[in-house]
Amino acid sequence: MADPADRADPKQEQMDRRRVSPEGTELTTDQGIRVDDTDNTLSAGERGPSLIDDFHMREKITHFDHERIPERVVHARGAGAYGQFTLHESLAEYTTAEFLTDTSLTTPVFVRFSTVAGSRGSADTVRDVRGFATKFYTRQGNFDLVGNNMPVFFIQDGIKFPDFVHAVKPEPPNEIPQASSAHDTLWDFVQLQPETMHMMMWLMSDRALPRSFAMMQGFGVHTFRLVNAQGRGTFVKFHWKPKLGTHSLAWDETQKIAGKDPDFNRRDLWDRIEDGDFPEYEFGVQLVPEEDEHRFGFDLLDATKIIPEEEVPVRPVGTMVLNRNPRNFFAETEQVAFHIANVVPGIDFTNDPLLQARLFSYLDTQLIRLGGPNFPQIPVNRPIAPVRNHHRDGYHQMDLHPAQAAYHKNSLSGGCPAVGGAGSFSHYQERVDGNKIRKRSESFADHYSQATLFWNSMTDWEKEHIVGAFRFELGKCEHMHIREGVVGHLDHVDHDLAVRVAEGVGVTPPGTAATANHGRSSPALSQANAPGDSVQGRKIAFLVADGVDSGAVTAVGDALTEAGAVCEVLAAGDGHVQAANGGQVEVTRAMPTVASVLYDAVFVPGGEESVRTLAQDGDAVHFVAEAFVHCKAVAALDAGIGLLERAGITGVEFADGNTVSDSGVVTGEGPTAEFPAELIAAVKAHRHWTRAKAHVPA
Ligand code: HDE
Repeated sequence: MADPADRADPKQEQMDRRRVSPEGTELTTDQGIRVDDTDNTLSAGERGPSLIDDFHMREKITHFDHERIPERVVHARGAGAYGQFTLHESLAEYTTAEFLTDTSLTTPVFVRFSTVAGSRGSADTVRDVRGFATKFYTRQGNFDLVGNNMPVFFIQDGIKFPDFVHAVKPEPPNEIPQASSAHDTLWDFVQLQPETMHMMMWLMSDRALPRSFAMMQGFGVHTFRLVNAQGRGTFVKFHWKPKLGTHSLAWDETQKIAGKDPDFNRRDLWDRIEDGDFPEYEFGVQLVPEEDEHRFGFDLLDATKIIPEEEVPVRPVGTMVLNRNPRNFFAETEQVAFHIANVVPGIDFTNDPLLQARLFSYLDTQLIRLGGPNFPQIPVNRPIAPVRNHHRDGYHQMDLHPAQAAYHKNSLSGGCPAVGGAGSFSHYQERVDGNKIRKRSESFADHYSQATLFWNSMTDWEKEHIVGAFRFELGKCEHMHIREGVVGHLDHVDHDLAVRVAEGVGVTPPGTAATANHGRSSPALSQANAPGDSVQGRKIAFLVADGVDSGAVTAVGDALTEAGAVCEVLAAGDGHVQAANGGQVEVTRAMPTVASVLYDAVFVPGGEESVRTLAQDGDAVHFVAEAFVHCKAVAALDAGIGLLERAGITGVEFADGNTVSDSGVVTGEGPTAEFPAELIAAVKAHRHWTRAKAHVPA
């Protein structure tokens, strides 16, 4: 057989050999015995006791009893996809890793996105960090980039990880709250551990509420090291930037989605790939020569710090496209085993104490989760590079090793497998000398200035969301001293932030700033500066009833579909509605089965009768009003504008003379050429956040 690494998609070829299809087969036991009945247990007489002879029943129930494995202790809930990584610019000057130097190669990947705190069955849209873990199946072996959608972490030293996770997870007495950081133990940890402050700013920001895994950045977080052919090291930070821009949901919306569709983010990923709207990310690196290690005002080994992109630009070198869904969630997404120590020649570690602890944790966790040392043989984990060594036996050994010699050195297998040939991994040579000591380096001591940098870089609406998040979370804490402690730390980040949060949570606002704001900002940190330029995969709801203007439905629908959006026609019931011109309009979904929070925008076509009916339907009025409150594009043509008025969106004048109509509300007469273009522009903007304070009930 040809070397699988030479095939077009060697990983898929390898997986295909393990895929089992039921078509045209007969039901058998695990021993291959064909079964005559799987609905009735063998019993002594029709109404008698079951018989132990029934090996089929016993085997079936026993297997069922053992179906569950422990969920991940963190990142339990996830969704995965396969894809390809292509390199546009060689990094040969910095590394020997083939997939980062040979631009002719396409490297298969598997990515698993996840939330962190919730159990396997928790909702997708909770306020949380998102995992972004990528397994590159390179010809030199597997490289795992096990990152997050935020570039920093809560703690600096891995020995604190169990403490942190115990604090954020549901509280021990009653296992409440599920998948939420809004409780006393997390914030108690925070107020006693100020190194968390930078990450807490990210967690309280909209970054914790991604609209889609396809609209989320990814970060390797730690400083890693690239090593070139001469053995020279270069510090590196890894980045993923989504082609569709970085976008988030509204907080109120996330809570509603958690009930309406707890699988929102996983479904979005699945549907995009099935529809051919493949999520795409640019892969970039920030490179720092070793001699520049100490030129920053922070320590590169401190995972609570970013290197601002304005100081060291992110150099885009490759693209990843996710284009294939797994075919069995358990076999692939649940059993995939990432490990930060899976590196290939040319990539190495640094002495970041958080990274170092992870080097231990991931192998250890797979041993308990996947039940033994042979989990790398599970199809999704198998490298496409050949695996040859003297590891033997253990639970679930799948490979057959007929060789007499299972040791090195040997003379019986010709000395094979051989060690140390060209292209083998050789650890970076770093001189290390020091006393054994338990002490955090002084260079890790600044916990606030990058939290301030983040705050300073936010737009007004981003700041407002952050303040709202702190108020919500602290407002859920029962202990006043915890609220006060956090406000005290926030006063070191920014005085205005501390005062605004304090005012919402019953804490006396601090009088003067504990630390003066340094005034620096980094524009790359604001999502407002990562808009993307596409409506690819955006979901638009068309609200219709009998008497709708079908011409408008078709014209606007065609324009949006052409631009890449997904249009769904919603009516009170399934089937179709009668159009004003006598034709029919097919309904995609019945309105009571969905909700505005599952869409990016809403369009109300004209048709007097249709709009009259919708205006009397609470679901339709609520749909439009809620979309408006969540700052989405809201559009209407002709009589359809009446539904917007009914929902209080247009035509309402307040005592101060203001109206609530503003950007993102697109109205017009007749389906002119401009109308769809305006609607597309309004959807591209993602959300019209400045609208958030509008007084519309929803
Ligand atoms: Fe993890 N982490 N982690 N982590 N982590 C796990 O490994 C751990 C950290 C991350 O989709 C576990 O297989 C320690 C940082 C992701 O399968 C476990 C420390 C970052 C995933 C573990 C950290 C991450 C995990 C649980 C502090 C971002 C999901 C199950 C020293 C750079 C991977 C598992 C997937 C999973 C330990 C900190 C990302 C227990 C001890 C920092 C994306 O081994």
